[in-house]
Amino acid sequence: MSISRRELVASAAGLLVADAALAATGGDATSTATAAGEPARAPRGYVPVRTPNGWTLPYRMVDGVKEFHLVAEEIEHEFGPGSKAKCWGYNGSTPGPTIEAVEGDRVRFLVTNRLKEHTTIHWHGILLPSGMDGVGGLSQPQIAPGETYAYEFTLQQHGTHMYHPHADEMVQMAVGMMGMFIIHPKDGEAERVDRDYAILLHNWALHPGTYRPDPSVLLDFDLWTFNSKVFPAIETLVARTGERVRLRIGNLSMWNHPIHVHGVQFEVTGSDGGRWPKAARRTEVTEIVGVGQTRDLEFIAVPGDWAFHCHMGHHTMNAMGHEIPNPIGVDQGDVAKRVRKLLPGFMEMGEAGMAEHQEHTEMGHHAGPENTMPMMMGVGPYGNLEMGGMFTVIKVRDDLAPGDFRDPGWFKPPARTIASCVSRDPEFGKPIRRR
Ligand SMILES: [Cu+2]
Repeated sequence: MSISRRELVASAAGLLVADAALAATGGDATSTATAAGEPARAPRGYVPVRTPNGWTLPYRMVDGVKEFHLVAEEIEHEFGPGSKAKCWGYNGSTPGPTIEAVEGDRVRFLVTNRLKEHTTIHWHGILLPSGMDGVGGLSQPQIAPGETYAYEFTLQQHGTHMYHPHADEMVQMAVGMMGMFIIHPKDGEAERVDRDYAILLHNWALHPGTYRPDPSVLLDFDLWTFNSKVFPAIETLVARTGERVRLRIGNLSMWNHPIHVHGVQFEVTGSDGGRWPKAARRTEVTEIVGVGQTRDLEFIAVPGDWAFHCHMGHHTMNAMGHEIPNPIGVDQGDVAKRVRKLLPGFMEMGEAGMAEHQEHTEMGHHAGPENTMPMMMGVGPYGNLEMGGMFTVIKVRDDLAPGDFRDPGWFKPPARTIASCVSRDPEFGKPIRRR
């Protein structure tokens, strides 16, 4: 979680992708970056969205139309260290690249199918002619393997949207086919947004020891992801103190997710329905992003390292066993000794709680099945974070340059602003307790 070379490279690549997208407009760039990397806003311009662990698809201007080319294909995807799978996605990634355009744009999508079965793309929540809606069999013929289809329409709205197949949908979404589709308002933002993040929620049944997500699972998923990554592989989000941050969150998983941000009260400012009028906004600290919905959360950044996660306890864990006996409070000493005679290396766990799981796995006491990450991971400045899945950190600093997305390392709290130990005696003090 400190700055690594990989993160530096990834950060630089993110900026380059944004630049490439702008360069690809052939002089139609409505937003640009200054030499210092500061995003500037021109009339009709926008600050480019950043997709943590992901990227934005460059387009070409062809006769006044923004032309994007999506390729549906099988990919090798890494969810986090020690967990890879054969997934399906677009242009080499899951989620597919983020589509970014402006209200009023004429857009064309070339969709090439390199899968072994047919597919389509549905532009989720986008207002368009019925024949462009991408429902295989209903609005168009299926796109057969090897074929390329063209979709073309004019964007009549703005907001946070998504795209996904509407063909063999249960399978194709379960194995990773999805992406974000951001449309900026044509008149710009009423309030400038300094850092605009796009995050797509998903769940995966990648059973321990296997390499292909299982599409037939209804409830017991193994991995819970932001942009198809689990903590601690999810990029840190960064902002400078006082900046306006927007988290655009879409959900194409099979569960609703109560998304929680520490340190601030955010405003829910938009959804698939576009930017909400001021009177419709709500102040919250947790917002449920339902299946098939998107939500925009905005706040003014305050300094610190702040957790940002789904509030479902199992959704901030990696692959874990289900339906195991509950060991909490059970004296396992004698049983463990006897089991060890049959299973050398067996280690009892969970008598006092499950926090020891991360220590055990880090010491190598639990080897675990192949291609499977531990349930709890991540190390912070004060010890194990004991998290996984839909969790990452928002790091806000006073001295960040605008547009600098590199991980600034851990927060150093000012004196007297950190919780500290005052006694190691369990009988300490005279706490009032209910009898
Ligand atoms: Cu969740």
